[in-house]
Amino acid sequence: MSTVVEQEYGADQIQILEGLEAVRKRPGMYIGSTSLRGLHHLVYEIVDNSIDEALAGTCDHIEVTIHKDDSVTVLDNGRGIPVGINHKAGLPAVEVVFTILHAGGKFGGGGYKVSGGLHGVGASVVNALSEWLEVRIFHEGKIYQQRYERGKTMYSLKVVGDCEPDRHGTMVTFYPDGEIFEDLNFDFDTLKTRFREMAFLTKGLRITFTDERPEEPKTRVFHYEGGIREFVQYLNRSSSPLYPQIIYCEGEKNGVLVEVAMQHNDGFKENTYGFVNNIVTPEGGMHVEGFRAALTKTFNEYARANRLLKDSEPNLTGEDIREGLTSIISVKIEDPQFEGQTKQKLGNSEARGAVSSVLSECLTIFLEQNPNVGKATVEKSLLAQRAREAARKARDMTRRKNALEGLSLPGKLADCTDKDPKNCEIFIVEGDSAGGSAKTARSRATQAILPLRGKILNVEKARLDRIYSNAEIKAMITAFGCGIHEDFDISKLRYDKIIIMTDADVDGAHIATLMLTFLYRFMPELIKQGHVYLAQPPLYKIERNRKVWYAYDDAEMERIMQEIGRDSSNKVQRYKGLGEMDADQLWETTMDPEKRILKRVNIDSESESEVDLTFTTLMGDKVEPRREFIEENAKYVTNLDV
Ligand code: TTJ
Repeated sequence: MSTVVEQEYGADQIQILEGLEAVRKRPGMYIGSTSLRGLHHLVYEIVDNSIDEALAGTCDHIEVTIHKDDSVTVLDNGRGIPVGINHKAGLPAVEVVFTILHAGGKFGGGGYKVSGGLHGVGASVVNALSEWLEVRIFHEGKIYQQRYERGKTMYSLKVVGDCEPDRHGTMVTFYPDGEIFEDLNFDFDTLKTRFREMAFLTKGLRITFTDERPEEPKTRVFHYEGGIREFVQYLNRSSSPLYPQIIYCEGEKNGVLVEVAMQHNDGFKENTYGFVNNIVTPEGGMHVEGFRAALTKTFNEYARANRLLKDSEPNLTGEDIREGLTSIISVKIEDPQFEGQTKQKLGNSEARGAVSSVLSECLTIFLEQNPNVGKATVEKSLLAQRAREAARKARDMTRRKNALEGLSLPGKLADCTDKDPKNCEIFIVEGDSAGGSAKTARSRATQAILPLRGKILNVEKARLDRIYSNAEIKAMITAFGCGIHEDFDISKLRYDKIIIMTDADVDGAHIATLMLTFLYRFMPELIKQGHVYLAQPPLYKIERNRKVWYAYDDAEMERIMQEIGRDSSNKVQRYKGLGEMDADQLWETTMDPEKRILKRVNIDSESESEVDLTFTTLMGDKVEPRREFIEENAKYVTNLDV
């Protein structure tokens, strides 16, 4: 197996190069984009190969290191990529893996492979898009090595040294090509989050992640013996669980490996995350359908059998049962088919039956053995059922009212006169007094003002019936004009920009996040399509000889002081709230489209589940995680000078 032969470079090799040349010409076709996201993709592609080895049960440690020069090393303790000759290609198997397009996932055959899944374009794509890549294999006391530059083999696979006789594994170091990628600045947090997720999904696997770029290198170790059970615990960490247990089921059916973990919290949102071969499926699919069907059926059977639901009462709906439920559905399948607009929806119908049958069987037994879970869940579902009924009535009422009376705008709204939404913006202003100044200051033609009183309702902590009857929320919904949830219609949006204007302090930040939470949960498209902004009122006013400067943060204040010279005649005022500015100042510093700074709120779709988590974390009961969020809030917001 381990003989190394010199190869001749003939026609086969020329074909290989043409294949990899195609990858370099159209990188987007293989890794989605050449932005930071594509760059991260390279790392996932390589790590996925080691994860496959872990799934085969022959690797329990993966080390990922970002070096100072932005090269990345992935090291595992698996069996090692075979070094023997692959007869079809006439090359060592390892060289096939790195130089022949699409050889990656299929190689070796059989078993559940993450590298053959949604992203699985293989190691050769990473090789093609790297300025250089080196692979080392530890096998039977020897270290084998090969190097490639922009996909071209630099020398035949060779033995470069000895290792301990029982050592085995694969090590790959690559340096992404600066001619291809716009940005080589790997983001520690993005990679960290993905590695944590991978470790949760592969129980027992240890992933060590080191960033050597900072002065003080950073290392994180992810290792979860409980796998997705610990994932659910982690997701529920800042909410209050309804019962202490984590429901867990595992089984295999028709070639589909099924794992489900779940727990209710006392909140109202459903958090279901489906994974296929360790890849998240934001659009769900057959595995999630099977999960929902089994959950609804099993809980209803349990409720009837235990007289928690009377014969005269209707069944609990799935939606009611899933209120406040956090769940992970992870399936491993040999040949996953992805469908839907973004190819993120599992199409294999055998997955539906497999999840449904594994879960029904196991959940029935679990509920018999844990009656506290059954009872608490059914009681919560009954409350949800009643609230849903009340909410439906409240909504029908407002719908009917709108149909009869036409849209009547809220009394507190000072609307603009221009009727073309493209020209219009609405300021949502914290407090009646700041609202008053804003009404005086605004440009009436295009700027509308909606003052809101105090803290708006936290929609993460209230049921729908209360949300729909809340005055501030109703005012926003009618003012925007575009409806919510399934009634949402962006073409009816009455303003191009929705600008949240709050005090520049911790309370203001909290109110802004409550507002964003509402928008994110009820009209996410407004955020996704870039209609939502945060106004940036100044923190300081500096006055000298009747000249005035405004500073929007401490650094700017320092700069201004340096520029004009520190002088006792400088008058510095720290703004604590919008109310301290008069109408002219508010206009000049925060509202005038010519001078103001706006921050556009965006959601990075790559980390949408993380954003989701952020909102849940933020709005949960525990104080500590919320404070952290407010401090890091700026991450979800990009600067936009208008
Ligand atoms: C394949 O089947 C025979 C035994 O070895 C299996 C294998 O290839 N294992 C394997 C590959 N472990 N680790 C890898 C691997 C690791 C990295 C970092 C990169 C790549 C492309 C593969």
